[in-house]
Amino acid sequence: MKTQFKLAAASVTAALLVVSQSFAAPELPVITQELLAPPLMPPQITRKTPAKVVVNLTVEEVEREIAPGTKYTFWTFGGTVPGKMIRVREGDTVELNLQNLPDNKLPHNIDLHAVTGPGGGAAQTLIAPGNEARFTFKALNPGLYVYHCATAPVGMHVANGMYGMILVEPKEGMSKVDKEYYVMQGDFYTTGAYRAPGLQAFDQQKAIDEKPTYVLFNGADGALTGANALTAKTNEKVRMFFGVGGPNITSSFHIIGAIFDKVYFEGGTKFQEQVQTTMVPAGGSAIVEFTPKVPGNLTLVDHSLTRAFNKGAIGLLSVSGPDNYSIYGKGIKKPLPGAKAAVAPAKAPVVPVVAGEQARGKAVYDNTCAVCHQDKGQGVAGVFPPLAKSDYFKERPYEMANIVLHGRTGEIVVNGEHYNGVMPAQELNDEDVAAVINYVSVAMNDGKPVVTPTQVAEMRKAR
Ligand code: HEC
Ligand SMILES: [Cu+2]
Repeated sequence: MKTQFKLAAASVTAALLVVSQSFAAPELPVITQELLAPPLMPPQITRKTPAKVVVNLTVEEVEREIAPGTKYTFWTFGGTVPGKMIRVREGDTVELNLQNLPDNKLPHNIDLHAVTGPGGGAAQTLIAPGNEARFTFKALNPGLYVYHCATAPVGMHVANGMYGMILVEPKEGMSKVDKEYYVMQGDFYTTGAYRAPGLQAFDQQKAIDEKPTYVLFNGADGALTGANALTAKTNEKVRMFFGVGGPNITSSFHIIGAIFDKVYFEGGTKFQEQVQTTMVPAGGSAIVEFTPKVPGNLTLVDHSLTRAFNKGAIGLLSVSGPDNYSIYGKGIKKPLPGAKAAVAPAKAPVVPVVAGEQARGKAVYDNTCAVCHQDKGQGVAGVFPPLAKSDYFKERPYEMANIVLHGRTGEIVVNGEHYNGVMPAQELNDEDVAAVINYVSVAMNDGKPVVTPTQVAEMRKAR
């Protein structure tokens, strides 16, 4: 009896040992994070168990366009602004490998808001060019978190583009959607004015005064317009991971033409429903979900609107699919009884052809007008009227310089399509205004040159 009992007890102890050992050193599967350039997201997580996720991020200092024709030296995580999205599951262990490339000029590090512990990894990852650092943490809390460089002067590193996000999916996962996009807003401070051409330097005083030259989605004027517009089909469920890198400006994030079905405000796990505009602080985020029902362009803006129309915070989600007039009617317009007929167009004076002016006009066009009116002047349906083959332009080409000088807002009909947008006054000199108008006339409307710099100067004074 005695021996039998002893044997049984020993085998129980052995079994317990095996169990407790497997708890002490769990063999986590190792997964290497797929890093995609924004606005793309890594795929949704289908795993039901924790893993060790290895993230290899490189710090890259790169010179590239902040606006067409305007360059800026960005400091980046992974070469993009914002930095590549990291996507893990609640309870995962994250191994972050940060490399500061040898050609970089400055020390950098990373502070992830998803980390529990002082500095979010900043101290562990602070490295000079030509070094690498490894830092491991456990993603305890689900949510959408900003990461950023926290090397002094922190405001400057962030203003140069050093931010991105890490999504920690809750254990139970996220519901399936048709499209996921990643967008971050940031404020930029350049010595030259908005869209001043050439390489621009960082303006520390503007940053301290919180007077940004640019407020941008995904690090460039036009990063989400034209050929870069986001896309979806009608009735597709769209989820957007939106964050603000800052360093300073809070976003009144809004999509013109959409109502958010759900907003996981502040990047947390609770949602508000039926939201028009959500406030996202610098160093914060939100997850928004909506389903476009009719085709057309939905416009992403910071609804603090001069940032959208004068500083670049504008993007497009181009929706394709069949019309649904019961949801979004066509509308009817007609003149009021007794209304005066439209004023007869002014007679255009004869303007000489100036050598080299067309090339100058094209350069101004590409740098200044193409972001909205598109590279060939084709416009964007419902948002930016076409300049190419524009009946509105052809009827009174001479007067178009006034629009460029002073801007235009309100109802406008171009080629039978109605627009009601804002064209900001363009900061151009008299030669450039004349050149761009003559370029639009000759190259896009089969016309002749219509205005001289002297006439532009007079128009400028007349207001
Ligand atoms: C930020 C976007 C934006 C930029 C940049 C811009 N426009 Fe416009 N433009 C608009 C909008 C919006 C309208 C329609 C305004 C309205 O609804 O009243 C417009 C209207 C016009 C019109 C009259 C309508 C037509 O299609 O013929 C002309 C001409 C024009 N713009 C020329 C220019 C030129 C030239 C430049 C560059 C020097 C320029 N725009 C830059 C947004 C822009
Ligand atoms: Cu940095």
